[in-house]
Amino acid sequence: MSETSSPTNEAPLLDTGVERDLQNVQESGLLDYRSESLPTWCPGCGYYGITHAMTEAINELDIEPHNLVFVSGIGCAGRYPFFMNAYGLHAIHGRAVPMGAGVKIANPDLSVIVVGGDGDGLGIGGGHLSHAIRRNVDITYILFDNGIYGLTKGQTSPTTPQEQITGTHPYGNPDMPLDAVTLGISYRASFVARGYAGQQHDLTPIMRRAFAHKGFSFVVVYTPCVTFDKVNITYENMRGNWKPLPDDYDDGNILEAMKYAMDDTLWHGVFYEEQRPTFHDHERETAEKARS
Ligand SMILES: Cc1ncc(C[n+]2csc(CCOP(=O)(O)OP(=O)(O)O)c2C)c(N)n1
Ligand code: SF4
Repeated sequence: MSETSSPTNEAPLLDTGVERDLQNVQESGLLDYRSESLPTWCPGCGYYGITHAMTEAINELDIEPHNLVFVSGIGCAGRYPFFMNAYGLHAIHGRAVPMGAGVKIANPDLSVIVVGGDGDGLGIGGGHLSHAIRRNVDITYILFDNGIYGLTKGQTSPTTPQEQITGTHPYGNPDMPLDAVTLGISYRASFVARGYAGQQHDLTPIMRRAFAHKGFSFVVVYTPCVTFDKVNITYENMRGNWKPLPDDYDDGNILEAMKYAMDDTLWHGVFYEEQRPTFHDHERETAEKARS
């Protein structure tokens, strides 16, 4: 090979676009919200997709890390606050929602986002959801619904379908599963949405609306546990059975919300939103009454 035809050091042999992607990410501001701890979730876990959508939404709304608190319960989802650059509270099992409500009540200026798994939120913590919802505390609760206990290695959770074989039910789960979206609507959360970890471009706008909502916003995200669930919420099963709510869908109609939530098709989007006084509005009103 002559000297003139040899490759130079400056020109990359193969342009994979990795450097460009890295530069785009660095310029986007997304990394401002990520801590130095790299996530310890299994490769392929849906939680990476949820994290990306949440981070994009927070970045777009320009919520600064010092005004942001993540509160979690116990489970793989419970590790979330460690991976984010914000205030964080890794609470006890099933108590993420009341702890998040407590943080908001103590300092209403903070944006509070509670995260947790279906076991944490609907099993051991199931009794707390209804009360935070009816008080309309101004926090967002993202339920990472993988239909299984992930951290403890694949036991039946409250959202595991009937007949599914799990670590605790080797002959199949006999119990009817709960559906978090219909629960949220029937408790009348002032914001209820459903998203999917594998559909990030749809998940980010849902998150953005949830974080901007005044009152309790409840987002249920279906997310594959690639390690312990090979039959239910898998990337393969979700493909094709997942549709955005129709363009003319009325998210202020609670009966429509329930109808779509109970449908066999997995609709995603914001099912219901209403504006009503929050916990803090009532607090202020009570204080004024007491003063006068
Ligand atoms: C009081 C109490 N009971 C049980 C456990 C064991 N435990 C830890 S995480 C978990 C369930 C996790 O499942 P889920 O909430 O769905 O979250 P995931 O791990 O799937 O993200 C259980 C039963 C515990 N830590 N504390
Ligand atoms: S066990 Fe399941 S939920 Fe937990 S990190 Fe692994 S894939 Fe995700």
